[in-house]
Amino acid sequence: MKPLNIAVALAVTVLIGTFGSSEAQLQMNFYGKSCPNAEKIISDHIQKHIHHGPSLAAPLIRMHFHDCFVRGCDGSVLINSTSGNAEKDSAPNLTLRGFGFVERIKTLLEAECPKTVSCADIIALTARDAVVATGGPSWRVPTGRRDGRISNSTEAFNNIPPPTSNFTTLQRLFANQGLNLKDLVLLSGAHTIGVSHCSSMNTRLYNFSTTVKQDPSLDTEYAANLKANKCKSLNDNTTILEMDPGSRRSFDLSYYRLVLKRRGLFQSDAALTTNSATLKMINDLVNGSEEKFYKAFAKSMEKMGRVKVKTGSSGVIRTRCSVAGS
Ligand code: HEM
Ligand SMILES: *[C@@H]1O[C@H](CO)[C@@H](O)[C@H](O)[C@H]1NC(C)=O
Ligand SMILES: *[C@@H]1O[C@H](CO)[C@@H](O)[C@H](O)[C@H]1NC(C)=O
Ligand SMILES: *[C@@H]1O[C@H](CO)[C@@H](O)[C@H](O)[C@H]1NC(C)=O
Ligand SMILES: *[C@@H]1O[C@H](CO)[C@@H](O)[C@H](O)[C@H]1NC(C)=O
Ligand SMILES: *[C@@H]1O[C@H](CO)[C@@H](O)[C@H](O)[C@H]1NC(C)=O
Ligand SMILES: *[C@@H]1O[C@H](CO)[C@@H](O)[C@H](O)[C@H]1NC(C)=O
Ligand SMILES: CC(=O)N[C@H]1CO[C@H](CO)[C@@H](O)[C@@H]1O
Repeated sequence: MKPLNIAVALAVTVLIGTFGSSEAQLQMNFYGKSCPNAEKIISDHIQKHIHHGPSLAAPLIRMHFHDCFVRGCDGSVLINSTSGNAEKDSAPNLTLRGFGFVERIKTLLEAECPKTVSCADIIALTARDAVVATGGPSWRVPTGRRDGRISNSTEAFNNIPPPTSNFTTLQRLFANQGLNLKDLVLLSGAHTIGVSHCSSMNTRLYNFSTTVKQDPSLDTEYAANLKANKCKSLNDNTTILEMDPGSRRSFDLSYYRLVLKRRGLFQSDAALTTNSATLKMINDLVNGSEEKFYKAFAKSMEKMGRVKVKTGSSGVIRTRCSVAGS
């Protein structure tokens, strides 16, 4: 090829590349023309209801995480199973909450602009707005995600890290989503709000391994306290406990302080201190300011919100978030 032809070929490639990818990208205020009130309807609904349920922020941000880790952020976590095999039916999802809240927002949006706003975007926006409404950090939520129609409990089981995860497992499952160790440490910081069931950590207290009953990486005083006052037996699957006791409503650095004190609730929390790189990140976070944490957290949240998204002509816009074929 002559130099001129090469230049033209390059320019064409760049142009195609630019247009091709701009079509496939999320963008801020994607519904600005097609449903200008969409984002306001969501934030108004949250403002109106958050004082009834200030604890909604935790399940909603967790739902966004579970959605993104299975087939990308495509709203598939919301789909009701028809034969007991949806993501909802997978062990990690048994403790998800907030499905009804998201579906009600979808109903409001369908009334305003039918078949326009995806369930995936509703989850992403709702998670952010609920955290903000409770005084936590904010992050950018570019929109334009489209919905999936497949929800598979095995895939949820394989992709969502269990609370028993060691460092290697966490690193692998986050890397599968294009998320690095920094994202792992920052996003785990969401455990500064919300609650857990005893069933998610009971084995650390009563049946850790064939050789020790109690997880040696858990602070012994804390373990004794949990056994006496919260999770009184291995079979207790119903008692609820704070992951960040005394501070579960405030989005602060106390989760990281607890982890350093060996009082993180899950093995996955403790695992973050078993690698020198992530341990250093935690020390830096704790030594830094809440403002710094919020900034870094915001970056990782935005990144998580882009995981394997369906845009442009892939995926669909469901009319009911819980019904795959709607
Ligand atoms: C790093 C791997 C992670 C593991 C192993 C993990 C595991 C868990 C478990 C077992 C629970 C308690 C469920 C229950 O028993 O009710 C929980 C709760 C929670 N998780 Fe995670 N999680 C991880 C990462 C994340 C991420 C990335 C986020 C969000 C960005 C998140 C947000 C939450 C929130 C807010 C709660 C409280 C939910 C509520 O109050 O209903 N987690 N997590
Ligand atoms: C989906 O399941 C939830 C509870 O599991 C139920 O409340 C809701 O009505 C179901 N949605 C549909 C459309 O059947
Ligand atoms: C769910 O996903 C698993 C693992 O990828 C696959 O083996 C299985 O066939 C899927 N189930 C359905 C009903 O598609
Ligand atoms: C981490 O856990 C996985 C899965 O349980 C296991 O296969 C692996 O050997 C563990 N790695 C380490 C370093 O303990
Ligand atoms: C304790 O854990 C072991 C596996 O480590 C399991 O075989 C055993 O059934 C568990 N015991 C109880 C009481 O659940
Ligand atoms: C509690 O949950 C464990 C698994 O998480 C299960 O094996 C056990 O049967 C449950 N116990 C009760 C009383 O439901
Ligand atoms: C950060 O804080 C930890 C304790 O959390 C302390 O051991 C360490 O020296 C501090 N590091 C820096 C660089 O300030
Ligand atoms: C919130 C939710 O949908 N939970 C479901 C999880 O899966 C179990 C077992 O299939 C259902 O009984 C729950 O309703």
